Amino acid sequence: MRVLAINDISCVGKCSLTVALPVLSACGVTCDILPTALLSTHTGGFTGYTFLPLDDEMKKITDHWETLGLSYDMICSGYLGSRAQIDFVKETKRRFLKKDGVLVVDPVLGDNFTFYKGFDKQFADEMLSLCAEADYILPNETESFLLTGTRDFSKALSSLGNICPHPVITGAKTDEGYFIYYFDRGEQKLCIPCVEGSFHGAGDVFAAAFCGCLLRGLPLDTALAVTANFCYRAIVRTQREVPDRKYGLNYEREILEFLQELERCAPSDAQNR
Ligand code: PXL
Repeated sequence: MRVLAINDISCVGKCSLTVALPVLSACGVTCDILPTALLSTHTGGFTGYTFLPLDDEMKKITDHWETLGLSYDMICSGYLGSRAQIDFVKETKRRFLKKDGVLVVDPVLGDNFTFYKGFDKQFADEMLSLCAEADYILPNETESFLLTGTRDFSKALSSLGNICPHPVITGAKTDEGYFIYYFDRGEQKLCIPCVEGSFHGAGDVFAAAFCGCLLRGLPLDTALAVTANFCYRAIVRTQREVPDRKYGLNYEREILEFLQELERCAPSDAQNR
């Protein structure tokens, strides 16, 4: 199985490609990367960070790949810095995704019910047009609101379900606890263990682990449960070990248990080349 991760490289802060690559590789799949930008840190909580968009390089990189005849079982996109990059993901899908390949879009827009720096309503609408080309989308509760305009998770899910077969709203906080709302032959709700508050990079760990689980052949409900358990353990550890949340999740030493759970649930490799 071969996956292409399209995301930025934030050199410090454990998110995007610095999470996607190790987690997907650990899942036992080949992960190629297409970096969208190079930053000294991510933009959430740091000041004075450097930001180098890589649009020109992305074009040259993919033109070279075309000469190699590469194609992917999955493309997963994350942080995109401009409308041009959103269009680039759509084009990359057309050029490199196998016929029965899967596009997973994490519509990175914001947290705590506000946009990340540099994003606005118009950008959210553009992101929505990319979601419409995806097989799975992974908005957090803030992104679900920014994409649909409603804080009602059932309504947001049904609105997103009109454009994408499998919307997955992660970390939806309700009076009865935290849930993942997702669409899989109708609305489904999975109660998940959760820690109050927001943890930087948790969405990126979730997206990478979820993609790994799908690539290893787990059905959607199992992939979500195994991924949610991994994220929960990583968040509990982070709460204990990392005083400053902008440095991301200490997920590394939870990978072993995640993989053990994944292996227990995965069909044999013979069925899953
Ligand atoms: O974790 C999402 C993310 C990814 N990449 C960059 C970010 C953020 C969130 O702040 O700034 C550059």
